[in-house]
Amino acid sequence: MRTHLPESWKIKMPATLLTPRAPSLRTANAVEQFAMDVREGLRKFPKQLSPKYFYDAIGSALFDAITLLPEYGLTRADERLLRRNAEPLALRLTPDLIVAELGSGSGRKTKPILQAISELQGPLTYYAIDGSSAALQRCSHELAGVPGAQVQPLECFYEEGLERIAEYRSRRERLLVLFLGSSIGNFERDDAAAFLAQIRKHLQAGDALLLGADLVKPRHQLLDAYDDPAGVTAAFNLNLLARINRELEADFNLRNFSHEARWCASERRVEMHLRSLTRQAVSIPGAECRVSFEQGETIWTESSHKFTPSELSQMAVRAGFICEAQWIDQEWPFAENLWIVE
Ligand code: AVI
Repeated sequence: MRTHLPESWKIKMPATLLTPRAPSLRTANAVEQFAMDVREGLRKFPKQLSPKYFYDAIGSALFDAITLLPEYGLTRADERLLRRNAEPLALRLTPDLIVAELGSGSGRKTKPILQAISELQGPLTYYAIDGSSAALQRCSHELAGVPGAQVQPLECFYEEGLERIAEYRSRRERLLVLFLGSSIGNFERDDAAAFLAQIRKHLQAGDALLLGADLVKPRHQLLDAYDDPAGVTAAFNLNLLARINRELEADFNLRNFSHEARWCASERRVEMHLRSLTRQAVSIPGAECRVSFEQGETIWTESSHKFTPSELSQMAVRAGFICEAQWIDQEWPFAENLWIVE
């Protein structure tokens, strides 16, 4: 992926930053990290696993299926807002813009924004930052036909990608960061605030952040969205155990666990858990541990926080931004927030 770095970076960047990490080394580190997180998470009370591990090839395919479910309106609302407001959004942005997306995914929803900006401003560079090379390939393919947009995939952590862009962009270029799809909701609230402040640190006056965030809605609607009758979300959640079996040679029997979605009103979040249906023990050789479960015991796998429009404006100010505009979808309450740096 690094071969796609712009020419200017190749000149200015220290050689060490351009050298791709050896794939075998990276893979070994990733498996070690996964093993460590699984061991530590399953030692906690209540047991926990990080939602970042949902997205292996099967998990990503299941997530794509979730976005098509009639009960899960989040992605369609996000796409609708971006399509309908791409032009007003582009009109509010400064010239000489470059765009960076954190977690580019397939790139489908980004298309109208890039089209609107390039129609208004002329050719632009779009940096897709994602940890998954498969996602970056799909994104490059999806956006290849957008006239005037040059796609630069960066396979790295968000922070690392932003650091590089901030360091090597030219003085006159202004940066628009995209963080869409309400991924911010998967952070704990304090971590979300810290993450947004961290993004702000890499930005300068005239830069902007477009943040997509899902809004609070009736409990029954949220529970249907996260526990759909076709069982796709259940499969997505259970795949985490299947992934531990595949990658860490564990012996989880998936039939001994069930998917559970809960609405926690005080925290305004949907939680996903996996409940052990029986008293059992599981060996995880790749993480050098054996874990016991009581009947009914749960593993907490994800929180999906929901927001209010005014809370999002307050978050902007706390992170050091000005809330320039907020677009809300009426069909599935969801907010697209344009925050700028003054
Ligand atoms: C990626 N993220 C915003 C999704 C969400 O709604 O929290 C992940 C997801 N989990 C279950 N369904 C979808």
